[in-house]
Amino acid sequence: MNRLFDQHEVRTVRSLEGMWKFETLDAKSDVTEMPVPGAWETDPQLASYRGKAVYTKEISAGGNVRFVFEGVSHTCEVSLDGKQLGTHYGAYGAFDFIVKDLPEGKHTLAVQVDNSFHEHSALHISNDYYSYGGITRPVQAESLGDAYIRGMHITTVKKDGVWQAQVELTLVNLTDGQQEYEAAVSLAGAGVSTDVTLKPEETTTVNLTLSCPEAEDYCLMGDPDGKPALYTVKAVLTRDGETVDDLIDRTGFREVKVSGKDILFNGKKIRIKGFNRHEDYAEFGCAVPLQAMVRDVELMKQCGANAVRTCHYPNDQRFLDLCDEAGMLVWTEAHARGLSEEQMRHPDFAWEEELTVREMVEQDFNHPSIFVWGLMNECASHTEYGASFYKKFIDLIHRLDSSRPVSYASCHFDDDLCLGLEDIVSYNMYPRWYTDASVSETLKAQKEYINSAGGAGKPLIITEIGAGAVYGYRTETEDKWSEEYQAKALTEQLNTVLSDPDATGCFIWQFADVRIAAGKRWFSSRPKSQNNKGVVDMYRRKKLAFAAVSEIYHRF
Ligand code: ADA
Repeated sequence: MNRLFDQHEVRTVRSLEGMWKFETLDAKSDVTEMPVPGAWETDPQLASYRGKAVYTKEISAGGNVRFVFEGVSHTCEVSLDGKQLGTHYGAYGAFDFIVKDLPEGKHTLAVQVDNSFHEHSALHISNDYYSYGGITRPVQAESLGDAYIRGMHITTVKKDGVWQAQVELTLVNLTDGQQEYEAAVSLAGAGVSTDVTLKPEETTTVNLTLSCPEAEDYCLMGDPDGKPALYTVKAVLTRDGETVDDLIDRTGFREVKVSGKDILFNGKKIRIKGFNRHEDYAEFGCAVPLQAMVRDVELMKQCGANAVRTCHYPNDQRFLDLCDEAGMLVWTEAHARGLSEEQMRHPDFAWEEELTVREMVEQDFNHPSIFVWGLMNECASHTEYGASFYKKFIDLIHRLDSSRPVSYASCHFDDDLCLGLEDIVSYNMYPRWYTDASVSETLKAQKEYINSAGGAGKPLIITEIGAGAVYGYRTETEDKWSEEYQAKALTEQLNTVLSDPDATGCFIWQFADVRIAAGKRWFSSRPKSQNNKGVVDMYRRKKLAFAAVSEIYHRF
């Protein structure tokens, strides 16, 4: 993966970033080359292209090669020298293909990408954000030996005042013979190892526990008692004294617990002063370069925020690395936004949603800043059919990671069936924008309903609150869509939510304006075909609300 640190000292990893050959299949264009990573919409000829395109790249490789794609938006078929390696659905999940015993020499890697809302696409539909096209996140070719470390999950637990790290390694034997190895993990001055037999062509899981008396707590941004201390975790696989593979990650020592209506991070009650952030920039679409991610984190910090929600899908690993370094709380989320029961009855919904949930947990597991797993924003949690999927996927996440709470953002204000299933109750609400009711009346009514519907005694997060403003539209009459109105609405919204003792805080909808899908559903409520509720616009120019939010977030 492309991270802010090296993940391998032993395994050879080659980045396949750069210019790839390119051809559109569903419309003519003169575009013959495309940068990877990148969204093809950044090319003026393809600014609104929705369809298929083929990317090809000649590479030199041989032996056992693992091709790692961190995100292709959103449906793809990958082939090598004309032979299909496999397919993948979903823009925000990392996936890989392994080719064994590839003859040394030149080979052609081809990726056919489709961003159309095709009949098998249940999650990528015309929506209130844009489904861009292309190989939008980094790609690598890794050279593997006979066996490799496929994954590593680290869970930190404090026992009798001393930190322990429980490490689960996933090891894969690529040969057809049984192999004997030693697997070792080191972290925070501690180390542990074990002998392991890897059966032919099988995946084996190994669990190791390290006691780490030297480890310091991972502290959140602004905590006077410490820093967001990050530690390097190194796993190595050794055979006959020779190190054959490695995997390096980072972790921080922390526990997240729900205690009554509080969320405790290393024993301290958190208050969320957050932003929802889509991966979207005027110049880059969803393929946000590192320097722009850094700018977003800096702007959020400047505004006094301590939390970000990766609405409505898992984000680029480098953004999560930046959050880890900043000690900024993260709500990560499995992809799905606003699906009705009818849309959840799509024949491909169940497997596509399960895939995005599994990929989220797999790729995001070790980030210490992630305090909650989110899923299925504003889907049909108010019908029996929809609720069966909330149950299924909440249970699945609990099984995959028992160390973090699970929640979903609801908009079913008086008929939600799933509040009893989640660990934290979360609501999206827009008083003073979609309704004229005051924020305090809205919150009061919502709390009463939650208490009667299975959510009593649980923490409450307002996962969305906000108002729209078109950048530069200023008026003394505080009309809706003006910067003045947005600043005023957010002032009432934030002051009310943050002073409510029953709420753990809120995520403003949203950090920056985003492009939305064209189509008649949105045109009348989305000026400029954008969701304009950002406190900065798509170029990160600050609206009046930025200063208003900053004053409040710094005060609370
Ligand atoms: C919803 C949804 C967001 C966005 C927002 C809005 O709550 O979760 O994706 O569409 O409303 O702007 O109305």
